[in-house]
Amino acid sequence: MHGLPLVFSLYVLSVVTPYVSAYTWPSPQYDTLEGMLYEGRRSDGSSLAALVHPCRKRSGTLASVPAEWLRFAFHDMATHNADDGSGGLDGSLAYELGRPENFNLGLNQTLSDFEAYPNKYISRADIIAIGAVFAVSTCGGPTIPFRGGRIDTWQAGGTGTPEPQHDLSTLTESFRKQGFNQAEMIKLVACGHTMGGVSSADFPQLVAPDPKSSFPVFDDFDTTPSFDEKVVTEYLDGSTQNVLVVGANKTLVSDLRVFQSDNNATVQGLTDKSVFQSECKTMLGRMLEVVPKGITFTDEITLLPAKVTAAQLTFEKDQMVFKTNFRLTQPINQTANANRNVTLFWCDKNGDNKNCAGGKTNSALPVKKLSDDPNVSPITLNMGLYFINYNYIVPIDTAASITKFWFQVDENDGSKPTTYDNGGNGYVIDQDQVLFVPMLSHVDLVQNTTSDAQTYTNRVGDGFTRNYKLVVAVRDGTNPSRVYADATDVAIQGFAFPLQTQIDFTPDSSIPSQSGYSFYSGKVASAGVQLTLDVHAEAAGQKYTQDFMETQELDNTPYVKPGPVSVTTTTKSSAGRMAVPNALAAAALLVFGAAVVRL
Ligand code: HEM
Ligand SMILES: *[C@@H]1O[C@H](CO)[C@@H](O)[C@H](O)[C@H]1NC(C)=O
Ligand SMILES: *[C@@H]1O[C@H](CO)[C@@H](O)[C@H](O)[C@H]1NC(C)=O
Ligand SMILES: *[C@@H]1O[C@H](CO)[C@@H](O)[C@H](O)[C@H]1NC(C)=O
Ligand SMILES: *[C@@H]1O[C@H](CO)[C@@H](O)[C@H](O)[C@H]1NC(C)=O
Ligand SMILES: *[C@@H]1O[C@H](CO)[C@@H](O)[C@H](O)[C@H]1NC(C)=O
Ligand SMILES: CC(=O)N[C@H]1CO[C@H](CO)[C@@H](O)[C@@H]1O
Repeated sequence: MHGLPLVFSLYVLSVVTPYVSAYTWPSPQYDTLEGMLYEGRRSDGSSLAALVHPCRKRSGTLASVPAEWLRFAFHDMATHNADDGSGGLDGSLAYELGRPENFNLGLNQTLSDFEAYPNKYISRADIIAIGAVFAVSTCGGPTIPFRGGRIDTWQAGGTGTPEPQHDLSTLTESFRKQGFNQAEMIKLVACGHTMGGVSSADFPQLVAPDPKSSFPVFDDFDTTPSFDEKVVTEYLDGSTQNVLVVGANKTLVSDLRVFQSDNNATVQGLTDKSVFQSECKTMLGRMLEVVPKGITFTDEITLLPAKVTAAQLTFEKDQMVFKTNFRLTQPINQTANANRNVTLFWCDKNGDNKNCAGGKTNSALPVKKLSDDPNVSPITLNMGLYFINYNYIVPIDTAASITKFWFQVDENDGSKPTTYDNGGNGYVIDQDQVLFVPMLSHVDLVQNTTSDAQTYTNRVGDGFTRNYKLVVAVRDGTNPSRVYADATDVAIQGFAFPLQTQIDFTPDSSIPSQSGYSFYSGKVASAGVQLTLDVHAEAAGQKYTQDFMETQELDNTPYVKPGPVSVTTTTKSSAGRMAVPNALAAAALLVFGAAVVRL
């Protein structure tokens, strides 16, 4: 496959360099983390990145959102104790905001920014880390490599976060416990104190409030809002206005105490723009990986140049449908070829043409094509890329059903089409015994009047209780002994304890059975905004599962009619193997498919 350099340069491979090690679909945790990092949003479109990007001030105020988010990650991490492995980036800060060391409105606002985004596959601590990665990137800083897998705690942890009145030995000891030596402490403080500043609301003894304004005054650490070396160069050339250096109360000038603790040697090494960026990339990357002992990180989450971002077999308006979305990557300022054909192919699961063995392949074109704004995530923007989504809804005959699918991209410009088939196996639909049916499910919102009355700008969490009535379809003949779902909702206002419960589903005679399926329903209530379900049917020692079904769009998704289906007949020799319209292309594409996934 390395004999095909032309193919490599023709496609996204020349643009996107990361080595996607052994990725196969589905990898739900990887897929979910990748989506949050590179699309900046939940799958229903609710955008985390838009709260901070582009290098935003909190609306109507002088407060820097990225500065608040970076500081939040530091304060969550700072209670790590290297001596016993406790603490670190684990979300415990949510329960420590009343402490003097964390007294700051920005931290409270940040908690509120984050609460709608964690779910079964993205911990709150991973959201805090992604928030810091966005914050640095959107203000011109480096792209900090991100790995997921942090595990949340749901209670307060130890103390020990540095405060400006601490003497040098207290500060040095605090950083030692976090896992950093003196030089690393200096670098971390410089990398942290290049955005934002000190607020009159929290330190009136350092920053005088403006009596004419209802918002706090901020004395910024340096003269630019961006992530740059100015904090260091202005300190060294004596022009700095950083009150943690030049403040009148010498007890509180912790930046001066830290920066000159080695006679300025470390800060003198940070004055070069590119050195500052690369040192901060390393140090902040390490900071985000300070976690309680026993945590295994995922691989580094790199961008998937071609990704199946959704795939669901379900019922809509008395019809079984398969819905999927295929996401391709495009360099910014380069429009995708308008003649490009992106075709979905799939094989039957049952009958004469099982697994395309009868030589017949089903195919369909997208019902919708959607180009994303490059601003969806500062990370993707900084890579010079944006996404194009090809959206498919196809009718499925329940007798034939569907076993696997794949995509072919034909530029219609004389070049050979490219097949994306998950490394040769296709994208497999592993069961059709139990299927979540969003179109028959509902949610009622009930205002929670006891919800705390604090209002923040950027608020996403909302103080409603959601009462769900959920419906699943069970294939006749399954004869389940139990139909149930594991329900999870981590996205709860105030980072309250997550909902983790089981819902039992019972046959629902109000929904007529059809096409070989019967319907079951169940109920659950959640105070969160991101309920997900792992739907199960247990039958004769077998357990069928549809993992991570999302509910945010219940009652909200307009019905879209399935698109037309074509059936192509393949020659016997290639059938079942690749099942593309002709055998020659099939042989070539098999090689392409493997090459594309391995990069
Ligand atoms: C010696 C250690 C540190 C001390 C004593 C310290 C102290 C402070 C103080 C007093 C403020 C002003 C807060 C307010 O007005 O409420 C502040 C702000 C900030 N700190 Fe630190 N800090 C330290 C290290 C760090 C580190 C390591 C980072 C991140 C890597 C960091 C990130 C920030 C950021 C981004 C802000 C600005 C927040 C905003 O504008 O809302 N700090 N820090
Ligand atoms: C932040 O939230 C904590 C816990 O609810 C509260 O004690 C504290 O007063 C709040 N801080 C600010 C500045 O609003
Ligand atoms: C470190 O640099 C600052 C700013 O130039 C200066 O005021 C201070 O005296 C220096 N300290 C040492 C120990 O060199
Ligand atoms: C300086 O700040 C410290 C800590 O907040 C405080 O205890 C002290 O009284 C202040 N000193 C002066 C002279 O204001
Ligand atoms: C895209 O084009 C705009 C306007 O011509 C330009 O400002 C921007 O830098 C370009 N971006 C890239 C990634 O080439
Ligand atoms: C309503 O909100 C309060 C405070 O946030 C919370 O403790 C309580 O559990 C909520 N009640 C319901 C029914 O969600
Ligand atoms: C953009 C696009 O989808 N173009 C063509 C793809 O292929 C079919 C035929 O299979 C054409 O009808 C489309 O116009």
